[in-house]
Amino acid sequence: MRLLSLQILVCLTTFMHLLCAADNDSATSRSRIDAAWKDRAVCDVTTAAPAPGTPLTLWYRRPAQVWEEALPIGNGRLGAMVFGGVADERLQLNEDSVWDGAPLDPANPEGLKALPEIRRLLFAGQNKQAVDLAHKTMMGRPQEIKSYQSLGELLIETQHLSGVTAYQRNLDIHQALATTRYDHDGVTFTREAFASAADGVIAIRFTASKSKAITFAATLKREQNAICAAASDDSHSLVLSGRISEKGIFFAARLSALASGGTISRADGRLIVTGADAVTLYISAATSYPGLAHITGPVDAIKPMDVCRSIMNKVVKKNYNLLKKEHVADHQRLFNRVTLDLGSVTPAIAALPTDERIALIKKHATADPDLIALHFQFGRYLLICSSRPGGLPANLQGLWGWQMNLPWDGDFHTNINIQMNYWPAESTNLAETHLPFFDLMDSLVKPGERTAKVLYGARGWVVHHLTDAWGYTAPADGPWGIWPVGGIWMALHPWEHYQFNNDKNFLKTRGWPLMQGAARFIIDTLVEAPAGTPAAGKLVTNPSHSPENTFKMPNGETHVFTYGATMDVMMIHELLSACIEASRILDCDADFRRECEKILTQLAPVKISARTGGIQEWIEDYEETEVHHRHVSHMFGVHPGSMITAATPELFAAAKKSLDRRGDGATGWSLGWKANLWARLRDGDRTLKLLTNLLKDMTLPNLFDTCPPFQIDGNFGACAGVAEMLVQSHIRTASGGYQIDLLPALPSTWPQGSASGLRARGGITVGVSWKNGKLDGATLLSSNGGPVTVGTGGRTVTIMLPKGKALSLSADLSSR
Ligand code: FUC
Repeated sequence: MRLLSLQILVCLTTFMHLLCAADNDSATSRSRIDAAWKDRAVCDVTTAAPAPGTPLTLWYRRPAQVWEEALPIGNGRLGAMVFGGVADERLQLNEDSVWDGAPLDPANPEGLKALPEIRRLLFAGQNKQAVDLAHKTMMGRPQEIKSYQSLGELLIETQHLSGVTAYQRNLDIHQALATTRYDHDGVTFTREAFASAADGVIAIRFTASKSKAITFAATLKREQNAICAAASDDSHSLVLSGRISEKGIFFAARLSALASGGTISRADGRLIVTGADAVTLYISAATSYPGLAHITGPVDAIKPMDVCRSIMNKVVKKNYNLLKKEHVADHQRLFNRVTLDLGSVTPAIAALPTDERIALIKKHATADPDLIALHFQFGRYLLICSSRPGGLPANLQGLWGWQMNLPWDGDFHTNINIQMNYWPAESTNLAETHLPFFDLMDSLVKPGERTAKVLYGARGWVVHHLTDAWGYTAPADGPWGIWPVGGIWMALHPWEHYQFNNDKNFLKTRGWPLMQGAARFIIDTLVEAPAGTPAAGKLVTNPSHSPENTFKMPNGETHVFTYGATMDVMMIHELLSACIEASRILDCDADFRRECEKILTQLAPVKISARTGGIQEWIEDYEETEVHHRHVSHMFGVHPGSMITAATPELFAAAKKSLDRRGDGATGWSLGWKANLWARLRDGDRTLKLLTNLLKDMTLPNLFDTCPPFQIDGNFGACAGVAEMLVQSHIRTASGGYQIDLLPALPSTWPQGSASGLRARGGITVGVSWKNGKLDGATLLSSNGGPVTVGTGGRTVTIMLPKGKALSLSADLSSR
């Protein structure tokens, strides 16, 4: 009987193999592959298992049908989307350095010659001629980057085609474990999967309630440029290997099986497990990518197959339970730093699977607070899984993507997206996840200095609106790619890391060089607006735009290209102010500090529009073509910047008008940004409305944000937004410290709740609880000790914090 089953299995696998081989011929065949791999099992969903009983869990009553329903696991470097299939399980795999492309020298020297004329044309209002000339002379050569790519897939086939009951799949984000469980023929089958950072592998454990019940076939596959073969040194292993392109990186993944009882054999490029009591599959992966510190090209000396083997050799000797225990402990070391309780929901809602809870929001247009708390913690989970020290930073899709050409190449977009990825890093107590972003910045300095020199004749480093794993810094995509301020925004991140952690050594060795280099570039490229322009005599950027938004000119033309867009002014203001402060803290570069101080006095001002009463988006009061445009760049000074606060009441009021005018719709990341903005504008109900819209309209069944398509920034933006609702620390006190505002934007529908472990600038960890919509108590733990100003509900007090010892405050902010 078993033999017959296995024969059927082998036939099926061959059939699948053929299907996929045929698909490999077509680059556009992915949806057909998706269809081919659809789970063949018939699950009786009416018997689905009840809610898992652990609150920090996403769970579902049926296997994922498409990638956007699968559940992400990741160790920062190696990730998978777990489908939870029954007859056909699928784990789509990613490794963070599987990048197509190579280092380039794309800066166009023609640009420097044309720059004075481009600037003159823009000042003269001849935008069309300016954009034509810029397009001809300034774009990178080539003006595109190559994509981040899927590593491949682990495909598992069982004989459980029908009669499947009590099915459930879930992702426990507290333990970082994805579990699939079902009954078949009286036996309960369980699979749990996780990506261990401690051991560098993905582990999948198969167990069953009856001995000798586990039989399946497993293989590795990739859509292009790879072969899967039996490992020559181990009869229980397969190796997928290939090269991205002729001169691209080499990559490899190794699959090894360990079984208790039963047999493991290999046939037809598959591992076949028969009649086992329990099985563990491990996957290791590696590439010849050199690492961000040396992006000179693929490193021939790195042999990915050897790296995979050596990782695996260590792992297979380890006890599975110990490996799992260490993984959970490692994850919880980061994850458990923050708790959040926004209030409970009815047992009926609590008993619903995650996709049905999302659907409920659509029905009632209100979000259950517990789902918002889950979404917040899921954002933290995703950051832990996609950005660990030593790896690449979270890209547009974090770590996860199934295509060979991902949407927007799965790149690092610098005109909002990668920065948004790191908004929750500090405030939600995951400061070490921020480090890969600084590594990326470091990798951009050398190529960025070259682009700055060749294209602008400037010192310092520049990056335009996107970059990749290979140090691309030139304008790409089209004229809107001529946005030379990506580095300005990015360089504010190491400053933020310092502000939250008070690590002077970090500021000196890593932060300051990045900040100063970015500031140098912008100082060298600012130009004086000529007489006759609204900013005559002031310093402005030129060329410039307000990311991706277009405006109408008096002559009827529509343009994206201008000079001195408000966002530039705001970002430069923030960076130069940060440089002034950092150079004082470090007691260095006094001349440079004075230069920054002087430039600040000459910078064009942020204006209020006579037309709308809002913040003017451009230096001239142009009308935007798209009133509800997704980018809200002229709000930068509110968030992530801090130049507009209640202490600047006119700009604060104008910012509210601008944001109101932009509306409450748009892409996922845009809703995430607007949530942070409304929190900074201290409107809790409006913030919640934006979060609700994000969950209702721009959230996929697996809680991934959608732009559309899937883009991870909205997850991170929303996560940071919730933290901003509860604790803010961007307002400076007269003595130069940071004011900690507790519950600055609490919505009226969250009467009661608590949070712990949130971080505030100045190296302070904050816990807060509230009742009847008001502060009930708080705890502040300062790493340095010293005076701090704390505020809530319009009251502020200054208190002395002991060093390293938590201080509790009562509802009236008195010390307990
Ligand atoms: C920016 C946005 C798009 C998208 C892309 C990756 O250009 O305007 O909506 O998010 O990045």
